[in-house]
Amino acid sequence: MDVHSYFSNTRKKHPLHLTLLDPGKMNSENLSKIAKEADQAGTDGIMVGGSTDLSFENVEQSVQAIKNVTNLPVILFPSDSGVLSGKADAIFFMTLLNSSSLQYIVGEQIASATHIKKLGLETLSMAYLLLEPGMRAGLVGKARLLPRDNPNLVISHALAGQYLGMNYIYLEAGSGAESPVPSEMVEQVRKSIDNTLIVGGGIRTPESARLLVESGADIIVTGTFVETSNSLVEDLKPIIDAIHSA
Ligand code: 1GP
Repeated sequence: MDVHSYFSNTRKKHPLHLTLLDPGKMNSENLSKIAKEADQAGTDGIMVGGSTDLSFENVEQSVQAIKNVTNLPVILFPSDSGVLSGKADAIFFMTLLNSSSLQYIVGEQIASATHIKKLGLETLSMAYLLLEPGMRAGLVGKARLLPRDNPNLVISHALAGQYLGMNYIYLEAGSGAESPVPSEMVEQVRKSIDNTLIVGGGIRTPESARLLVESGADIIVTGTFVETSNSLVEDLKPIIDAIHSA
């Protein structure tokens, strides 16, 4: 599967929703159950990753279990170079541009590049930008968190990502953030860049998802919401419908 073409072609029809599943938080059986229900609710793809407690084994098992229940593309969203699986369709090959550590800007990427080539994974180049509050990802990635009220600084980072050749720019508030990236910020970044804009962190309602796509997000990611819902299809479908119809 050519995931980049799939994203581009789907985006011509509507903005996309991606479901983030974290093998560090749940076993593969539970993750595959969520993946199946998210598929039924209309999600456009499954991201697999997290900030802590990932291992080669739990990522590989989880990707396989998810592939067993859905034909949706599965994209790795890695915390570091040690947690890759050739069973996935693609990997977000990402640089945390506002990290204070070379390790997360380019070190993990160099450490994983040869392995990715051997696995034959499609790479989706991404500039990953962590905004306040950043949550666990901000700590792990040693981020100099971007202030929520400084669009010019965020635009500089996003444009740098574009000029470095990244196809995707991810504005991340952090998993479990109390509130998402402000829609005004998304709007300003959208006006400044041409590539695919992903927004995630703290999105839990159809209203906030709709506002973010209306402000210019091409792809919305939800993670915590899908982990905590008891009747996922019913709860997630309104969010996905809001994204698809915006
Ligand atoms: C985290 O943006 C994603 O990388 C998802 O965040 O868990 O808050 O939905 P949530």
